[in-house]
Amino acid sequence: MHLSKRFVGLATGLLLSTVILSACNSEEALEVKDTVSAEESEVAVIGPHEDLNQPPVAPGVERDGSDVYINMTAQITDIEIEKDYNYKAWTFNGEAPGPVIVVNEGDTLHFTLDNLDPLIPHSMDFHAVHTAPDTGFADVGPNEEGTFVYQANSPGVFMYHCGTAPVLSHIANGMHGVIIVKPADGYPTDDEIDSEFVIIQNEWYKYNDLNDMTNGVPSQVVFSSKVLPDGDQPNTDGTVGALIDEPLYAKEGDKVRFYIANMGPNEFSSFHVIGTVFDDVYIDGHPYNHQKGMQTVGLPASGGAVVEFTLKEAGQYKFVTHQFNHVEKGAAGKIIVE
Ligand SMILES: [Cu+2]
Repeated sequence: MHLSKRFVGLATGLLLSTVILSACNSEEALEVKDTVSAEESEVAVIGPHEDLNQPPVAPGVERDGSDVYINMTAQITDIEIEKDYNYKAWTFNGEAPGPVIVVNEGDTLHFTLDNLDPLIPHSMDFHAVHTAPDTGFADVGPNEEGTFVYQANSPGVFMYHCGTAPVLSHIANGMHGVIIVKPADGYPTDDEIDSEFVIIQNEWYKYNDLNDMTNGVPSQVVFSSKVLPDGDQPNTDGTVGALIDEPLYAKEGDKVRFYIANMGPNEFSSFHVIGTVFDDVYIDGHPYNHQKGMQTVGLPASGGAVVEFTLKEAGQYKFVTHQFNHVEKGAAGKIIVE
């Protein structure tokens, strides 16, 4: 692999917006301050990627009965993962995490990956399907296109990611996202829900540094929100402060549903909303896995869930991973209840 100049975008002395949560009596407050964090990566930007910043391409999703035709790209796009720090991300469709894909239980997926990367093969591994991975999740070469067909017969909230070796590099560089397979008979609580959002956790390491990804700790741990089809939810990348700067909104008394998922690649998530209790939880988003009255939902790397909670009083509610070292690195968001 050809490497050229050093990746100077990762300068030392970088300002990291760190979110500090402090408990004060029964009230938990959140303030944002700046501190010095990330160190320069030892890894150079890959030569053919140096001058590449491919603009985001909207995914194509078209339905014909129960056949769904999904077109996505693999592409190289700069993501400002914290203030003044651009990461030359490997992405699906120019977003990291990639766009959320929503299909129905029983659909046939006709998936095409258009690999716009001039150098590296990429692929797609949908956790929502059964397929022989060596063919169903096969690599698509640089500047090539590959089409694959799957059945989506298991409802849930699933990860998708690039499965090309080394997988850790491809996921940690940004190639991950969520596919929701809506249950044929819905969830038993569907009628109670006032609004819904997709919330994703992922972590970042030094640019394309497989050693740091393997042996280091994440530089940033972040939340993002993805817009649902025909929805008006925020659509953000996984960047520090994304869902503090662009909060979610709900009304007093609302029952809110989050489709949550943890992309990792390495870390666990302990998902928690401060000031409420999860009335209903569906682990991995399957209606059969119905839990009640949970305070924190554990999400393994690649795990998902549907969590539903009531916002009984107006105010500002933060959501975090209750592994607070990761909150210091950015993993917090906010719902404003009016
Ligand atoms: Cu890839």
